[in-house]
Amino acid sequence: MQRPIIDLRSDTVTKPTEAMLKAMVEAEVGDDVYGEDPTVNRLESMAAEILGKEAALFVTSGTQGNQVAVLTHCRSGDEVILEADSHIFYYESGAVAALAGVQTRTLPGSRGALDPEQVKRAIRGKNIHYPRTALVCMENTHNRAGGAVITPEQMRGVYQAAKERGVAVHLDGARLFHAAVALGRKAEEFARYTDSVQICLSKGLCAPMGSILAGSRAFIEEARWWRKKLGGGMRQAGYMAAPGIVALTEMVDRLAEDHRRAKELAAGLSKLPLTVYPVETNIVLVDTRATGYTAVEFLDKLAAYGVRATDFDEYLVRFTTHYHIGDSDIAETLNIVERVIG
Ligand code: TLP
Repeated sequence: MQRPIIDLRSDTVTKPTEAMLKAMVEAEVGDDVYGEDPTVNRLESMAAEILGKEAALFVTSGTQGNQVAVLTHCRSGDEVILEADSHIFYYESGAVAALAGVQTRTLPGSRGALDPEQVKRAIRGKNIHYPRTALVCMENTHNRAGGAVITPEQMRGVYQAAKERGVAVHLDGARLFHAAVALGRKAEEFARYTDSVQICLSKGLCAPMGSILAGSRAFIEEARWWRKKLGGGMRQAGYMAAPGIVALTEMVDRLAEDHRRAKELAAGLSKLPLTVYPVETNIVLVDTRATGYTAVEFLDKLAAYGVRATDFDEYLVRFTTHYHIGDSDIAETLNIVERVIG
């Protein structure tokens, strides 16, 4: 008999819940490009309220939300300050260069967090030779830093450094609710230190697609224009916004379970010849060097037993827990890893 796959590659593999499927079928819809889809309008106002912003926009993906934000904040030739391993810089196919025509200035983070002093120094003064620094981006939780949580206080430091020089701040909050749940704080407490924030509905929160971009009313008005220009005007999008409403109302608090299971997985893995990075949320990073296997070799061996994870670097593997990973999957994964490297 074929073993069931234990898919720890990403929380992006999550499928909609029963409640989401029901909400999709029953959604009331209209043409959202005319602003007439009541379900999209409800999702946007609910998300704006949760994030403490004036307005919000339903976008197709996290990448589209981030790109629309950069396009709205910047003009061609501007400079954007980013953490060196941030998703916008590392994983968005060079879109900020291709679409917004901005140049990137990357700074090394400490577990994904930018240092306000370094940000201050990196912001350009007025000089005929310099580009204009238009935007600072943060990411929370930080994916490549292993789901690391940036506290609202850390975010405030960066925000103040940017604001002192009149520079806008965007947050890639693809997993912001993971940070909020891990610290027992409200999403709004983080979003306060941003001008715009993007949150994903389709990762840990299980919606089939979509993200929210939130900010001031004027910002969202212009972002809506950029979204249309990128082909993101979605017509009867209420069918996709309806599961997003379920995501925000029913799926946030349970993220604590994913965090608990990630910590259990990490505790088990650290008893094996693997270096396990600190776990704060639903991501476990593991260095495979001591096993003699590269990340890809290690993943091939796991895949033969039906366990899937992702390579993050030559010797770095990422395991991500989510709604479809239960306690028995964690136990089974630990058995299989032990068998593979034992
Ligand atoms: N991350 C994906 C991959 O693209 C790496 C994953 O499996 O983790 N910001 C952050 C911090 C993300 O982790 C992601 C997706 C995005 C933005 C982009 O979201 P989507 O995939 O909806 O465009």
